[in-house]
Amino acid sequence: MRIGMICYPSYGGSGVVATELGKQLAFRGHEVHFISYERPFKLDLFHENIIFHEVDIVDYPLFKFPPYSMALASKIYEVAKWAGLDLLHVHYAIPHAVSAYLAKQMLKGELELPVITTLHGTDITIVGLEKQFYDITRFAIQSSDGVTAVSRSLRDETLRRFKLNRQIEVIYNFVDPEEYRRLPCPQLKKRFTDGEDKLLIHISNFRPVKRLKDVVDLFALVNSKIPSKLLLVGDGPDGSYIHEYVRKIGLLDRVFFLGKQERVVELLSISDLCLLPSEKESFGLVALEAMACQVPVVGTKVGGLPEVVRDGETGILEKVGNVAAMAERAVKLLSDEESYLQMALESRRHAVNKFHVDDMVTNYLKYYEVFL
Ligand code: GMT
Repeated sequence: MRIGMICYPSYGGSGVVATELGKQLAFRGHEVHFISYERPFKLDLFHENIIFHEVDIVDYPLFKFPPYSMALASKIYEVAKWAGLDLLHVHYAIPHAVSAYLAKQMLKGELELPVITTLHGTDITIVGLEKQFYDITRFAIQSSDGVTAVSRSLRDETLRRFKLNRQIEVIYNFVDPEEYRRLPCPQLKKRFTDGEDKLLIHISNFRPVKRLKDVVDLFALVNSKIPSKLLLVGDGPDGSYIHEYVRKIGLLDRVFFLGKQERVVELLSISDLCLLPSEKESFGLVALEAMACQVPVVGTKVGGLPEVVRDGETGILEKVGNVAAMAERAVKLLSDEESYLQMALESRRHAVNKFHVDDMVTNYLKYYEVFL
């Protein structure tokens, strides 16, 4: 199959999922054409079946905002023709599904190009609900030949919020258990702790939806009972505010700001708990990656997170903002070696059994077949 893969290239769950899916499809012999404004950061290999096409954005003094959606549509049109694409898979509805729709119309009479849109989360739960995007996002979802969502919760929310009456297939995000597994990293661990402290980790884009203050408050409560350190991985709009907050509460010597990292396996491998107390989370890819590395998750009962993390079995889930309850249960877990070990092993088992990359790639391929 010749597949066009549209995604955001930067750090973030939707781009990671799209890139990993594209790589796996290429390994299975399909030709994958990535189209984006930059090479996706996870596209870190040479493979003869993978071709990256960069969208050129022409600037002109008249443009306050260069029209990326049009440039992307033109690029899709161009690539679809010269590569003879069989199918287009767009990740994140805004604006990708709209550009895909335009390209499909441009190709009419020349090439039949089925469009599959995968909804990832904030394209539905935050950005898509903005007044100026709502109708066009709804239209683009309705016009896609196939639509998938990364959790049941996201599927249901999409149908409800956008008042849609169409099929949306749930295909969960996935993890490669060979890549994401607990590695022995004693030297790395020593850089953060003398061995006595527990290590808690949070990885995100530091957007308000991740509730960084809750991450720090949760950590502070755990640390007041069990000496711990916090690894903060990532950066984003709340980065400087949270640094200031950590300074204000006097925990700068126990919190490590590690910035954006391309590889997190080693950092997860030295961690005891992964904190994800988000306001919204349509899936929570980082929770899955943590679980695959035997790290139980402490998070919120929101969106798709309960479909990924089994409360009491592979982690702890509480209501948004109930930091005290999360901390109390986290302390209890960390104090009971046997229960902790059981949860850590169950986390890995659950991640591998339910979210294996091979199974999900097969599910996507089966779904593609419906439209060919
Ligand atoms: O890719 C991002 O920028 C991050 C963000 C997003 O809005 O796309 O992540 C979403 O997609 C991920 C991959 O499917 C999910 O694991 C995240 O849960 C989801 N984020 C939210 O729902 C807040």
